[in-house]
Amino acid sequence: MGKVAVLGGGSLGLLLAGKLQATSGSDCELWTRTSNQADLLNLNGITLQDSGGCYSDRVHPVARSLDNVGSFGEGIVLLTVKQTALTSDFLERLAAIVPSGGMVVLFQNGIGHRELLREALPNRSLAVAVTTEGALRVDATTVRHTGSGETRIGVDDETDAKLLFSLERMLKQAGFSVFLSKQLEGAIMRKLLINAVINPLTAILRVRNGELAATSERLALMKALFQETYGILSDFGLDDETGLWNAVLQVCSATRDNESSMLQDVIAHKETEIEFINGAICRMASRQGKVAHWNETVTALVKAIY
Ligand code: KPL
Repeated sequence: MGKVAVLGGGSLGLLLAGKLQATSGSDCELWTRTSNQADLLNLNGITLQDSGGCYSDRVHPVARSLDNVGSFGEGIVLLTVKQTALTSDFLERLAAIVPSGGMVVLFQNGIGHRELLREALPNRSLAVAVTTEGALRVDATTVRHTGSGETRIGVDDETDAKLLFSLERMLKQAGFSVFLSKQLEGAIMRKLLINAVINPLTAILRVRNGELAATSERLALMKALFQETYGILSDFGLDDETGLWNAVLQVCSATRDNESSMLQDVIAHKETEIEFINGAICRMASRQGKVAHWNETVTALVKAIY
């Protein structure tokens, strides 16, 4: 099996590193952005909680701060940091760690990150993961698995097949539902639509994903934002409007106890990914000569909260 490292000690990073470590022994490393979090993780390990907040496991992957990671050799890096973290310094550091032939799997919400990574890390195999797993970071070393979802990993002809199959095997062994797909564009647009509806509304209304669809007033807001966004994204390979609306509701229900990543950011007074989700949709609309009032409004509101 190949070596695997998770970069990012947020909710998804802790969940992936914790579950991978629980099933693949000592092969998984967790790279964090701060040395403080790496120290805490080396001391305490990762505590995994089930959806009810009960203890389910404690594991001890090797944790390092990004500054202390040497060359990684040929392996797989699961990049789980937010798009807001992809600064030029960060990308330079990543390029120094992942050698040519290595593989980076991008787990970011929204769009725009693939292009950035492709430019900053030429000659590496890139794959894009679209996941609806629900995770809540309880503290720097504890994560709650708030809802099981599915993870689609999209590849192109240049993706290293050996590394990819080894990753698929590891993730499946760790209990995740994983699908490999060549129809990546559709999966990215589908996830963009889901995040464009759930993330800003949960952040503005300060409700968990399950509470969003719980009243007719909130459902009406969701529907309006959904319809406008669908109208813009339908030119990018999305079909079956009814199926997609049901998918949004299904994610709300499967991750009902989850605080969306945008709500978590707003609560933590961190910069959100709004520009890469609804902001990006506004820019797509303007290129199509369309107006995106709902997307503009939620973008402005979320920025105003921050
Ligand atoms: O991707 C998510 C997020 O919070 O960013 C969902 C799927 C909405 C789960 O919370």
